[in-house]
Amino acid sequence: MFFQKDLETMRRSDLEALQLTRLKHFVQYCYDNVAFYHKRMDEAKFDPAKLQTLSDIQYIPYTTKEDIRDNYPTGLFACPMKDIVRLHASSGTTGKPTVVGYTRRDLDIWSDCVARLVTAAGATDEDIVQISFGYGLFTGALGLHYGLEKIGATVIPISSGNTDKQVMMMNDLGVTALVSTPSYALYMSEAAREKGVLDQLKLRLGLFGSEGCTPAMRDQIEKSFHIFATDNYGMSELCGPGVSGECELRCGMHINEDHFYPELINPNTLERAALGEVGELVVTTLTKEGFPMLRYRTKDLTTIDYEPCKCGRTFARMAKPMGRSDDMLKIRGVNVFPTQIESVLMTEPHIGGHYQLVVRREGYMDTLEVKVELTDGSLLENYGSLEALQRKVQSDLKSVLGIQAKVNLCEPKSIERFQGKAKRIVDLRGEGDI
Ligand code: DLL
Repeated sequence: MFFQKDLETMRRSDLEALQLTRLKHFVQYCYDNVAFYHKRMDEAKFDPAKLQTLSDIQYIPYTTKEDIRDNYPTGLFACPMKDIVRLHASSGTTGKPTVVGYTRRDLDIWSDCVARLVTAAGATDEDIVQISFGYGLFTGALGLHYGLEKIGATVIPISSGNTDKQVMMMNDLGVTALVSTPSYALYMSEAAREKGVLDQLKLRLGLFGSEGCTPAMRDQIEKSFHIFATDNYGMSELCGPGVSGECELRCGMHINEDHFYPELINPNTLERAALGEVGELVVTTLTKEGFPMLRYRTKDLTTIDYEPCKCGRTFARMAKPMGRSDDMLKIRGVNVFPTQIESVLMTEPHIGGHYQLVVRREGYMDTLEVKVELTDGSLLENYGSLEALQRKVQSDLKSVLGIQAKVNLCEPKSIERFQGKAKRIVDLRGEGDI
C-alpha cells in the first residue's frame, strides 16, 4: 500500500532531477532568507547560483546543533513569525531547547511524509490508533497525529502517562494500532498482562520510533502484545517523525528523499563515507520553509542502501541507527554503544527488556555496570543458576564489547520505567575527572 505511489516509486534518475531542482531553489532560499546561511556561504566562497549538480552540495558548510543553539531561539527561521503557524521544541536535556517553526505548507508536507510511513507499515483508515507519545512541544505525538488523520485512521490522542488508563482505553475502544516508544510499549504490555486484558486486546500494529530498539527487543514486544511493529525515524530539527520509516518488509527505513536529501560522512574526517560504510547521517531539508536545514549533522550513525526495495519503493533505506556519535560511551578507550549491549541481553530468555548502564570512575579506571531485570524473580533464590547466567552474560558482553562489564541481575520491576524515551545511561563520571 502506498500513500503517494507516483512519488514513492519514482525512477532514481527522475528523483535525482527533482532533488537537484529543489536543491538549487532551496540553497538560494537559505542564502536569501537566513543571515547565518548567507554568512556561512560567503565565508566558504560558495555562490548558490553556481550550484550545478547534486554533488556540489559538498562545498556548502555543515550545520550543527551548536549553530542552532548560537541562534536561539528563532535566528535560523527563514520566515517572519506571521507565516509560522506552529512551533515545536526538542527536550533540551542540555541547555536551551531547540525551537523549530513550521509554515502551513511545512505542516502539510510533514503530514504527507508521516502518512507515507504509516501506510507503508500497514496502517489504514480502518485502524483505531492510540497515540501514547507525549503531546506538547515534542514533535512525535502531533507528527503522527496529523499523518494518521490524513490517511483516515481514527486517532486517540491519549498522550503518555497514566499507564492503567492507557490499557483500559486500548481494551475498551478496540485499539488496533499503538504509537509509542518501544520501551513504553514494553511497559504497557506488562501492565496489560497484569490487568488480565492482554489476550483480549485487538491490537495488531505497533508504530514505534523516537529511540533505538534492536530487532531482538522488538521481537520481545511483538510477542508479548501479539502485534507486528515497524520503526520510524526523525528528529525535531528536520521536522520530527516522517524522515524515514520501515515498510512491511522491514529491510531498512525508507527515507523520504524528495524532501530530505541524505548524505553519510565520517564524523572524524568529515569526508563522505564510502558506499555501505557506517557514517553519520547529514540531511538537507529540500522543501522546508520555516526552519530550513542545510547539511545538518544529525550525529546518528547508520548506513544507506540505494537498491530499490522489493515493496516497490525506490527511496533509499537507512539502517536503524546504531547509536549517536555523542551517545557513544567511551570506556577505557573502547567505544561502546547501548545497542550492542541490548543485542547481547536480548538473547537471554531469562532476561527482560528493562536495563540500565551505569558508568563510574574508580580511581583511574572507568567501570561499566549493566543492570538488567530478570523475567522471573524466583531465579534470585537459585544462587547456582543465577551465578551461571551472570557469568554467561558477562562473557558474551566481553566478546562483543571487548571490555569487561559487571552484570547485575535484578528483580523484575526494580528498574525505572519511562513513558517517553528510555534513559538507559547513567554516567557517574564527574565532568572534572574525564
Ligand atoms: O524523536 C522524532 C520522532 C518522534 C521520531 C517520533 C520518530 C517517532 P527528537 O526528540 O528530536 O525527535 O530526537 C531525535 O532521536 O537524532 C535519534 O538519535 C533518535 N531517534 C529518533 N527516531 C529513532 C529511531 C524525535 N527510530 C533523535 N531509532 C534522533 C533510533 C531514533 N533512534
